[in-house]
Amino acid sequence: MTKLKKEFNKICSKVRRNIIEMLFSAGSGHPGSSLSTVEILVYLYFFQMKFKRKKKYDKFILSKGHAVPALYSVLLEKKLINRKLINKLRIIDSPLQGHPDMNYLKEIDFGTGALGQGLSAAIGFSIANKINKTSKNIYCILGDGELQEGQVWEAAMFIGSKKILDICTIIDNNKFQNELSVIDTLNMGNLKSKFTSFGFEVLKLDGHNFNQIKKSLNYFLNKKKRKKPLCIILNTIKGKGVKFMEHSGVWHSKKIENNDYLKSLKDIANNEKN
Ligand SMILES: Cc1ncc(C[n+]2csc(CCOP(=O)(O)OP(=O)(O)O)c2C)c(N)n1
Repeated sequence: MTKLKKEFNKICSKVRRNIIEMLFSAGSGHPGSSLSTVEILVYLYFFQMKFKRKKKYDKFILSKGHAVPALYSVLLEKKLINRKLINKLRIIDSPLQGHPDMNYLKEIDFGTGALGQGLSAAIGFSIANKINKTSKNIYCILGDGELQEGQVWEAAMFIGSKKILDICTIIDNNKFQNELSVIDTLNMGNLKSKFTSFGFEVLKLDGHNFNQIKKSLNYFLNKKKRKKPLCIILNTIKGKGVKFMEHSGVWHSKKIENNDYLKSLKDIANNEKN
């Protein structure tokens, strides 16, 4: 294993631990949805996005805003927010609101929570790049269930038609939404062919695999080679990293009780050893 990958795995475990701590302390929130986004968030914040000193230059939108404990947990590990905040999730007027809120936390680029809006905001950042003559990369993570929102496809139509290359559209394809699977709720069919038909180049990969994430995000940066906007579909596991939460909708937003908390931490520690 390369040194970089080792470091990556270590950060992912710490982030998963933070997520469980935060959600246990809050007594509510979305464990399964947060755990499936860990690898992509860690890669983006630790290996991909440009920072100038402690200030992020690139833009990031977590369109599936209910997974924000994962983002806060990454910000904690990146030392961009204070560790003392770990017990302040979902408390009235806390910087760590239950959904990302730029009015409460300056590290948030765009407030989300109402699903379907993030990709449209990404277009706004891309237009700002043109007006301000900047070259910020814009990363937007959407849920697969979220794709049922009509606004997503208006944004996709615009990005495809205008051939916008500075937005990286990332789908956390964990196959669940709420407590049910996406297929049983409203089958989205073939996502790759849908985005392709909207004018995107689509990459499908294992959303928990360091090398595959690295390769696809490096490719995103190679704008001279690319002719089309990029959509990365991450094949992920809802609840990834905590065995009893994996591949299930049950833990979409279930309260973590004391025994679940202890079991989760044990599981994360075991995964770290292997
Ligand atoms: C406009 C809107 N409708 C409904 C909700 C309630 N809601 C929160 S999470 C969720 C399911 C999201 O599923 P998915 O995008 O697949 O994300 P996952 O939790 O599986 O990662 C829904 C419907 C919402 N936040 N916004």
